[in-house]
Amino acid sequence: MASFVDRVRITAKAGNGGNGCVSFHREKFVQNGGPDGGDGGNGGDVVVYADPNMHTLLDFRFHSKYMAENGVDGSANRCHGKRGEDLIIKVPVGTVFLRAEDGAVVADMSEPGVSKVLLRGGRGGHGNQHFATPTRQAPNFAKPGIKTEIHEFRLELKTIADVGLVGFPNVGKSTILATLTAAKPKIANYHFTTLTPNLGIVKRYETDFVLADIPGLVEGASEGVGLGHDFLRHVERTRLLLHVVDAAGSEGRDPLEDFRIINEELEKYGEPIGRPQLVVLNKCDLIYDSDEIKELKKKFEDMGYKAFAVSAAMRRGFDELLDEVVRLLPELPPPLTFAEEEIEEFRAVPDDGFTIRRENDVFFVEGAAMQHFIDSVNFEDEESLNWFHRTLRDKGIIQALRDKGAGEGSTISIGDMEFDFID
Ligand SMILES: Nc1nc2c(ncn2[C@@H]2O[C@H](COP(=O)(O)OP(=O)(O)OP(=O)(O)O)[C@@H](O)[C@H]2O)c(=O)[nH]1
Ligand SMILES: [Mg+2]
Repeated sequence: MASFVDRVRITAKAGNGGNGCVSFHREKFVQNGGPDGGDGGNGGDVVVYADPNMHTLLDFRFHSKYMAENGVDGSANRCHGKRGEDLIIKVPVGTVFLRAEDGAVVADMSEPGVSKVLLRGGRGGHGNQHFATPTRQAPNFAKPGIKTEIHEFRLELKTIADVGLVGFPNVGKSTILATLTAAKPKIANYHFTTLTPNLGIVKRYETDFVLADIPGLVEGASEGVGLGHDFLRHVERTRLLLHVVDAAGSEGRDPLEDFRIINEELEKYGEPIGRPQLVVLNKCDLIYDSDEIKELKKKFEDMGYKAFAVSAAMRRGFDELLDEVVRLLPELPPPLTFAEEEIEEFRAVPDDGFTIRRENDVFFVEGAAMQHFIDSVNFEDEESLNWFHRTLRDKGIIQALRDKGAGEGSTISIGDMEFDFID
């Protein structure tokens, strides 16, 4: 079953921000040129795209590491570094990205042609030209670019369709898809011919709808028998089920019993209550006694289901079924989509403390959460400034700076801000 791939793991990393540059303007006969170090470019984003032409996650088996380009460092002459190229990951429509650590959904690619930023590139650092002040005309420092981290994701393909064909293997689901749409699924007289869902578009008068042929389910599917979970996942995001049974019982099976078993599995898997099902009695061409068909139909109707006698092989009996589908669809809710975790929250950096690096008389307080910390302060606002000072003290940053030798007049740099140290 090597060809069946709808669950993979990948790692992805956005580009690092390029570093800002320290440089001073040089020209013949001009003494002490001003700072002219350019900014680093931003790192490229990792973008995901729902590609209507893709149908499996197979490619990810062979390629599982995705990295966007880093931003280029700034250079002299106010030359800004080039922004890193975005990296685009193409996936089939219906692919869900889950964060590997906790399974939170970070992107549900449920709409064809839509792209989303999965990981934002690191910001480029400012060059030293930004740090000139009336009292500091020759800043000999610049900002490093923000370095990004590698993230691990799980990708799951959960097919999205208006209508799903479910049933035991070999009952004729793929044949029905082939009869009703232009799709050309593999059809054969053995079980598990279909291993990955096939989609087709059914046109009926003014209505178009997407029909999915879902691999055959068996007893125990909800516990994983016969790739049960992998297949049941594709039932989740359909709006209406066509439950196909072999009415002729051609493999010695009982259509009523099969119907009961599949519904039990759907329910155990967590079938949303109230999703309508129409029963498709297939292979009626093999039944010679038409009373037998009527009787079977009645049995399903007594259980509260509408049943339609068809023959996919002879392309017969589908008008009534399609009319009922087209009548029901407008009343049904859209397919299930998943709430996506706040992308900002997802990108928020963990507070892993800080380190202090000294360069001449400038003290850099560095740590993954420092820029975030600085961004939270409104420097025009006294309240906010008080909070900032308190937090510096509570985090132990002030004491650590003193220990490193910072004193009156030293310059302290945190994130993209800097301050004079006042003891
Ligand atoms: N006589 C008859 N045979 C049919 C009919 N529909 C399908 N078949 C045959 O039944 C066999 C199985 O058909 P498929 O469409 O591959 O069945 P499936 O439900 O997709 O099977 P899986 O993909 O294994 O789950 C094939 O040999 C078909 O030709 C029908 O209406 N009448
Ligand atoms: Mg099939």
